[in-house]
Amino acid sequence: MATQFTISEAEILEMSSVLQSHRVTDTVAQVEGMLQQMTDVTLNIAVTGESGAGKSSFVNAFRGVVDDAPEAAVTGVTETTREATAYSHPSARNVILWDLPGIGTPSFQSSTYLEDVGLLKYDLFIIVTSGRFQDYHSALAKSIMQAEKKFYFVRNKVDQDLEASAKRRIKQALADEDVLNSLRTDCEKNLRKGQAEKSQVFLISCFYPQRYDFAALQMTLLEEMEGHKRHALLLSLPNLSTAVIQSKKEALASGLWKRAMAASLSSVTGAHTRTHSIIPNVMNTLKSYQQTFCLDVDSLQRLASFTDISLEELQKEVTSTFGKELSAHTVEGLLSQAASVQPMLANQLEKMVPILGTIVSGGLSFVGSYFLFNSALKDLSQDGERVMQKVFLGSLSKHTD
Ligand SMILES: Nc1nc2c(ncn2[C@@H]2O[C@H](COP(=O)(O)OP(=O)(O)O)[C@@H](O)[C@H]2O)c(=O)[nH]1
Ligand SMILES: [Mg+2]
Repeated sequence: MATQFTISEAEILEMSSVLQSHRVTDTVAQVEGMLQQMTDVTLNIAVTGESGAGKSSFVNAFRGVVDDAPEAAVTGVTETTREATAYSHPSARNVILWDLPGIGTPSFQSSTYLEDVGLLKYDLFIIVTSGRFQDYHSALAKSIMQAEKKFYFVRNKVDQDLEASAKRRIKQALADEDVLNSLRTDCEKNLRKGQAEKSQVFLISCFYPQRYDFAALQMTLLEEMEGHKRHALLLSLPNLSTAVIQSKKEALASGLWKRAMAASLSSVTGAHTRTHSIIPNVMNTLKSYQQTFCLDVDSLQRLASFTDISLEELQKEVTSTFGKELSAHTVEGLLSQAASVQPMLANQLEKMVPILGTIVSGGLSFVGSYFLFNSALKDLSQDGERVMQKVFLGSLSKHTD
């Protein structure tokens, strides 16, 4: 841990303007309420398309689970139901992928498809297609648009297209890029023809989420979303790019003072009166950070199953103390190290943010946990980056070429 750090003026201003009360109980309730609002929100992503296009595979790939995992959506079967099935993201339960019944020429004739699946409850639609563009793709896109919902057009199984094209390369070799471009142009042209042009086309393979447009799709979803839903989506994303890791770090950093305040002040309001311990709170926050950066054992295990890299090898890339299994003892040690760093800063802060001065230890442990969370974000994002590099450099998927 570094020995010097500061809390930015902007944050101090935010704290003092938000926290008007001088009563610790009120402040704790207020801060916990703000944190709760973020976790209360649910993001509902509908995955639709024709039967066999890869909807269930997409639901799994998006959640980073392999098709034969117990929590996976069943793939390779023709669905018979007209009901949507919900699949929560394994480490961000409030992000829900809905595996919708397949559209197809006969069933989509039914003008009630969107009503049947409960159009209004979804925040956005992913239309998954494979093979040739069909009129009902643009018809569906148009209906979604008319209902003033967003949709994203996904052309799946591009690995197959590339493979087929490679086999066809007899006289004139086509570069992969050219094959992909012509697929993209074809989809865009057809969507325009069907007057559903307000859409970008994403070429993906559910077998290789690290390749093609999977990361771009996730970044686009993120860019077009706001507020708490954006936050929920961001925290659920796999680390497919440095940009995602950095965005996670920034998003968590901006809520850091609330976490530190909730941890340090709730220890003096009753929740943990017997021990006056902030350790359980601090530990919970650190564990949630591990999950966000996909470094907890479950996330690493899922990643290992998706790649040819073993759990042990992935764990070797996690070098920081924050990234490892956390015991109360470790957290206690880290906290006391952190608390001793800057009593000066605690004094300053107490003057500027009155609530911290109300309880001296509140001020001190606030600085301690703030410092600790700040260091954790830095270290965990670096660990996340190392794990991502390892995956990119190693074999990219179990479905090897
Ligand atoms: N080559 C290839 N096959 C895929 C891909 N995505 C799905 N599949 C396969 O296509 C079949 C249908 O997929 P599934 O997800 O069950 O489609 P759904 O009916 O739309 O839910 C399964 O055998 C999948 O393994 C992909 O990106 N590439
Ligand atoms: Mg299915």
